[in-house]
Amino acid sequence: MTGRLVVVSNRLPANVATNKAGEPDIPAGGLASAIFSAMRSRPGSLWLGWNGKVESRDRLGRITRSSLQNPELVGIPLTQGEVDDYYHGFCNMVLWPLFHSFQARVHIDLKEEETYRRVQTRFAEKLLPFLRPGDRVWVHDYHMFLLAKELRRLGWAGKTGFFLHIPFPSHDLWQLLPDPRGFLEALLEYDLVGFHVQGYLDNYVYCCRRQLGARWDGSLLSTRKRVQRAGVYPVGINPEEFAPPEGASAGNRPRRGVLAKVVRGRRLILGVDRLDYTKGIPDRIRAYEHFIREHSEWRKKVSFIQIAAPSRTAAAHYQEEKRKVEALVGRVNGALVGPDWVPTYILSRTFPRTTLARFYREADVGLVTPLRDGMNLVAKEFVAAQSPHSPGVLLLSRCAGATEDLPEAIIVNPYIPEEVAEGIARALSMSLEERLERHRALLARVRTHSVEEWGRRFIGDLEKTSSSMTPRLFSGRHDGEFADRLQP
Ligand code: GDG
Repeated sequence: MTGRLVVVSNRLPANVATNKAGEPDIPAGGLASAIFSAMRSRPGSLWLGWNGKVESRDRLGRITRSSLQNPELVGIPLTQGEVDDYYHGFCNMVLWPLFHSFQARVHIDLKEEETYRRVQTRFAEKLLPFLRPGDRVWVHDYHMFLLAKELRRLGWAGKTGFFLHIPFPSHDLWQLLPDPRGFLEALLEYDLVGFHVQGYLDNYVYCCRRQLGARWDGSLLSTRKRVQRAGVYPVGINPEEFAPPEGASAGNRPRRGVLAKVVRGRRLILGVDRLDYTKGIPDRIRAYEHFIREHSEWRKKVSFIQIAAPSRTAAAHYQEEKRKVEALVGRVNGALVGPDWVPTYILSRTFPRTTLARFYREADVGLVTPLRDGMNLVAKEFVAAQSPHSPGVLLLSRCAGATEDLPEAIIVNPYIPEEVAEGIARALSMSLEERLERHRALLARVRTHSVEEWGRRFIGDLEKTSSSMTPRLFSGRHDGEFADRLQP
């Protein structure tokens, strides 16, 4: 790559501290983890996004620039109205639930959609002066669907890619957006769009065919106006970061700190998530309760620790989820507790990543059961952290993109507590031989589909695109399949 890498996302990571090596400490949240890791190996890169500051309209020109060398962080403020309407409104009340198939939680307010558009116009205006010829712009996630269109309008012709970190929904859901066709046209302004798994790409292609009469040849999507490359780029982690120390326990699992006090000699079942309704924490607790009731032989022999990292704390649905989870833990513990045994712990805080790695390593079962998830990095971190001599077992929801990448996990339907409960029982009684076999296969995939590889492949494919791509593949006739439904 010749030019610099310029990343744009809604939010810059807050209070990025540097560690002893002068590198940024990566905050909680999959998107930040992935982008930081991908940028680390690309000196001179720039990351632009909302800096978390709220300013009045006349002070919106106050851009902040970090002292971090790589990436340099360029922060844009928002007004309170924009935070409410664009971020808490359109992003969190429409796009997030809709794309995670929580249709009943969608609340559309056209004023908020208007603000969503306006914020992207301003992001584009603020970004443009930073761009140099040869730069590659990589835009992230659903907050920024319209950015390329705005940049093009301002005259930017450089290569611009887009990656969606959450699922791309089916056409039935997509068409519930206020302007389904316009949003797809805006997305087509990117030279490359990427998704975690094939199913999301299929949904996107189908929507473009249905709504725009686009044609698809397996890697290029074309309409009369544009040709765009689209592909699958499963996001990963840096496995080294979570790898157990050399000579990690062979067989027995000595425990320290909170784990030693709480779990003692018991088997540890672990969940790690941002506290969000898509992660299915209440369903998981109910499944665990079911497991204890159905498998009384495990009573007092297991502990379930759920780390629930605070996230989007100002949002009403966060407060609601927190109350729900705490009430449920109280009820389940009240019903099951016995002398010397607390069945479930909920830790509502964030931990340093090194501590997280220790939790993973000491867990016998990793319970990763979101109701819907674009990929899920926790599943991959859990695999990377296991001792190669006595690995724990991963239980993975079939509603997470990670399932396509990690089929050797025990795959469960998170909506069926009985199935999750049986999965836990199976994981706890699995022979060492089977655990080793599954883990070897999972680790090989986690290593192959690393975050480094994700960034390298995406940027490599962005290089292959040409902003001047002409719609040469578009014959002018529509695909027969949808011809009768298309506009002329
Ligand atoms: C979005 C998509 C997609 C969690 N607790 C703590 C902590 N974490 C870190 C984990 C992991 C990250 O947060 C969570 O990543 P996920 O991928 O599981 O989920 P989302 O945040 O929803 O991420 C998701 C991802 O983007 C990437 O494309 O996989 O589907 O929803 O890295 O380790 N980190 C720290 N302390 C904690 O307590 N430091």
